[in-house]
Amino acid sequence: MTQSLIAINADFDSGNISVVDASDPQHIKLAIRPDTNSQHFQWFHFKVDGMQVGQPHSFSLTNAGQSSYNRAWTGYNAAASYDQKTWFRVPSTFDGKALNFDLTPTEPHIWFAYFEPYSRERHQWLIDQALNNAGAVLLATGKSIEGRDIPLLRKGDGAEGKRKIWVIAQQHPGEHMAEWFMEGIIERLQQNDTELAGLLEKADLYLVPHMNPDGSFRGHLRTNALGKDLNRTWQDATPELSPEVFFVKAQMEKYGVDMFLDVHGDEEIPYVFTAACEGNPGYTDKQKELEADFRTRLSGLTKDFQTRYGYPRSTPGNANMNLACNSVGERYKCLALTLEMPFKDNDDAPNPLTGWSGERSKQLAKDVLTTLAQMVPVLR
Ligand code: GEM
Ligand code: ZN
Repeated sequence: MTQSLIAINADFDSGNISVVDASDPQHIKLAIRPDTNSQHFQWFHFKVDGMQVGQPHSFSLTNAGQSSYNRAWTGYNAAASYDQKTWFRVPSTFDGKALNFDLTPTEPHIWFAYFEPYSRERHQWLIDQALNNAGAVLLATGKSIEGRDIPLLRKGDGAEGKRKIWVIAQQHPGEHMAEWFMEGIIERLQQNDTELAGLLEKADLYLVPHMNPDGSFRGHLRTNALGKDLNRTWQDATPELSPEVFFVKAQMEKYGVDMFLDVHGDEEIPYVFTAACEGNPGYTDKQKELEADFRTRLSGLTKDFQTRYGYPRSTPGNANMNLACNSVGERYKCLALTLEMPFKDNDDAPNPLTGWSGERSKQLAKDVLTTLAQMVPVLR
């Protein structure tokens, strides 16, 4: 048997895999690494070199069954790309222990990932786009544990009386669809249509395109560099352990909040949906009304949003106040939503080639801006 020339590499931005045994191209055994200082794992991203074009290759993520959301592998197909630009799905199966997928490659190398990655390099490009082409300003820059910038951008002049709409993304670093969503917002800000102009007359957009740069760079699923789940620190964030949230909370106190959207991805549910703060002790009828209005409007705009599937609703007074949506909803008594996009696909409008993708995340963001343009007169 010829010596396998298979080389597996994950030593790059958001890379995550370890090699168990790559000696046989038809039984390439890999394992996902846990987040640093945490037990969480599910995100993977690696490059394969040395494949024989036209020959079958088989990959197995041998520890998938122990991952954070191990029920989510059923119905999931791995994302792949020959050029890091065009991503497609590779039919995958979960046998209760491992996630398995086969490929007969058309090129000698390929990248695989849990979802279409959003790189740190593209993040820098996106910030430049926002500042140089979309008319946003840099209000402040926070710092992650490892010292990476966390820009807070504002589109709008901050004039008295304008509504303050906040959108933050990727508290959970493996949920790369979140920054694709932010790219959709910033892209539409450059298209400057009349509907958007109407929104921007009445509201300023406060945007944090990436909340957890260390986690993403490290190939984490869920936590920052110290193993903290940022979406569990909104009552007790500290500069030492969760400076990312500490920074954003301080900026919210400085500028105020009239609407809040926390953008995430969900491993298991093959739909786009929102969760809200109905379990808050101070939950108001107005918040309830605004949540229903948002969901009705957005589901009327696109098949890529629905209200039938989602997380179980929290019972009154039993919300976990450490979550951003609940904490901000309680503090500012505003419409506060967690928006979830699928790692799999939207089963109401499936695309077998791509599954859910960066492009669909971007389009959803543009539809959310339309919804906000319609709702801005009633946010308060
Ligand atoms: C979720 S938000 C969980 C919201 N749950 C309910 N029932 N409202 C999290 O942080 O666990 C967001 C995510 O991880 O994508
Ligand atoms: Zn999340």
